[in-house]
Amino acid sequence: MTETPHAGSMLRCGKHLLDLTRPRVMGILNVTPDSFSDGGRHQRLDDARRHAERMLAEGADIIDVGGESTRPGAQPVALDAERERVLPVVEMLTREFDALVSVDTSAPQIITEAARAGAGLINDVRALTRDGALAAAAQSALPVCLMHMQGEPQTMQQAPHYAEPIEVAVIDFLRQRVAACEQAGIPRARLLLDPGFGFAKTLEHNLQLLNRLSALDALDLPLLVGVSRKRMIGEALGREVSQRLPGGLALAVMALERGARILRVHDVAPTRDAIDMAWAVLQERVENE
Ligand code: 7PJ
Repeated sequence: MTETPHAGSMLRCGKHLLDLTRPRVMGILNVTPDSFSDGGRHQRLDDARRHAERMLAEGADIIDVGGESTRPGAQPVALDAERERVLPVVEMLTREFDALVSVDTSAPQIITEAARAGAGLINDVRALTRDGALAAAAQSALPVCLMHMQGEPQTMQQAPHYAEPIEVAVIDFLRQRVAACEQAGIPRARLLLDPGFGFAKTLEHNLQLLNRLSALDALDLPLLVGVSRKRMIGEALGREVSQRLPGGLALAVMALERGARILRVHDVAPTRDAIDMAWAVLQERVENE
């Protein structure tokens, strides 16, 4: 099978093909202990089904299933707990909705088992740095989103500091991870990149990174961006989590204009409209220049 080498092309995600010549919405489905009523396995699956069904109806192209909270200060999750939360949901979404499912995980065992359960994409906030993660991802044959972070979620917001401009640090890190992937047998054509907004970054870092997002074009791989409901919106606007949608839409549109092709969000319907509207404007420029 030939694989196309450039950003803005078709990405083979298991049995799904993801066309990245237009913007895509990734809906967030958290199955972490703090995000769902803990009424047992059945209740969890029901909640996940309802939530995913709604996001798909609202135009989500991908459902991102995560069993580990990686929010600032969050505690690590045990492998068994992550497996028990994530795998039944991946299976259910694949079987019942034929959905393109991505799995937000850093654990090699979960990468392997999620691929078997029908996942189409690996989303690792640790960019396959855990022991065995590169090999597991290579073996899965699935595409991988490599995200920039410094340190670990528990401590990453304790005075994050970079010796270089933030976008340079992000590009250097991601370039190294791309090289590590290629050495491990994961071709470039199977990679997506994410600058990791809110991960080991001050408000200033986040604002600079968004302004300079186009610098990541140097890596020539499709960009995924997650800003939905994040603390940077709270800090800039003084808004609680429940009041961050308008700020998040502004950031999503700015990221799109600077090259993002997948937006990872909680609020699918409003994001779909915001980025489809912005995209119509951007396309007019392309067509008439
Ligand atoms: C991101 C993520 C992100 C990618 C989370 C939250 C924190 N994966 N997982 N990019 N954020 N690729 O959603 O607030 O920005 S968890």
